[in-house]
Amino acid sequence: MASHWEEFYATHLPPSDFEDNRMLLKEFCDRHNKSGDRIVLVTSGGTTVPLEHNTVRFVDNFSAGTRGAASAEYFLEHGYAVIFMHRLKSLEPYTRHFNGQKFMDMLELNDRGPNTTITVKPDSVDVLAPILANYKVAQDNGKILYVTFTTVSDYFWLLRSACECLQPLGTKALLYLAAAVSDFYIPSNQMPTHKIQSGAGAPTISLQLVPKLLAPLVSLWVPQAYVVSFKLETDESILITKARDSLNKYKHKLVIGNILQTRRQKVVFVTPESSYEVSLTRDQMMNAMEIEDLIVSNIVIGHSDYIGSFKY
Ligand code: PAZ
Repeated sequence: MASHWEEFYATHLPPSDFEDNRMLLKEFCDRHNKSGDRIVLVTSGGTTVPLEHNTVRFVDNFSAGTRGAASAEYFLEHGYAVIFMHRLKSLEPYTRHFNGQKFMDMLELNDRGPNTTITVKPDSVDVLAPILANYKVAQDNGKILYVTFTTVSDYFWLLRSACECLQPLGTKALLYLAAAVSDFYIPSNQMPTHKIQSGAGAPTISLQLVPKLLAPLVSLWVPQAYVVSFKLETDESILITKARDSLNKYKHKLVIGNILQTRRQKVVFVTPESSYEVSLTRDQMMNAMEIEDLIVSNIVIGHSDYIGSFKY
């Protein structure tokens, strides 16, 4: 009998841009594998759960993709090549610093009319220059690949494809699964084609559990990779137990637990052997340090130790 995840792929079509993304992923992984680089797959942002095939309405979640976008920048600083697999229109590395009005406020319009020029305000140059410099280095050296998903089904297709391309990297592949992926969905064959009508009264919507992809990911798709998953809870009393259950079940390397309200200040690293908090001090917060800087530094050490353990 087919497992839950196999049944999912057999009954859900890939997204329309799937082949293009598959080729991009393959080229990126092959190139960096040849150069001996480490590659991290960062997943980021939330997934939608459509209620209709011609989607007018969908179930969504809170994630803006801050964790993933910030972490991608720190991984690049540590020399990793980055596959940034993110929800379309969620935050992206580098541009996240200038979201919306912030960017407009950095610019100045000089004159109006045929000789108009635009300049960066002098006090914004110090902010913009280092970020722009890092962005250019990543782009010019082909160190980052952006691929997008929207629905939970798109995410599933893209994740498996990324894993297939990462598999040849063995221990040099790192998976950093920070996306907030829905636990529930409406299977394709149970979804109405057209917009749900209100005339028939309030609909009863029945969601089903999505397959747990960590199981095939760890045991079949990238068995040698260093896999890190995230666990978000709102009740602190169950966080570590849930993280440990996940590690015991899927046998990956690390679960990073976080609580919705405090996720920007502290997280807990849960390994099969131990658990410890990683948090920003008051001074670090005052200096605008980001928790992702600490998270990524810690993971890079763990990944290096892991790679080293295979050398003898
Ligand atoms: O995207 P964001 O920065 O607002 O939030 C990050 C996060 C809470 C989605 C991430 O840290 C996380 O916990 N992801 C996994 C969520 C889960 O499936 O439990």
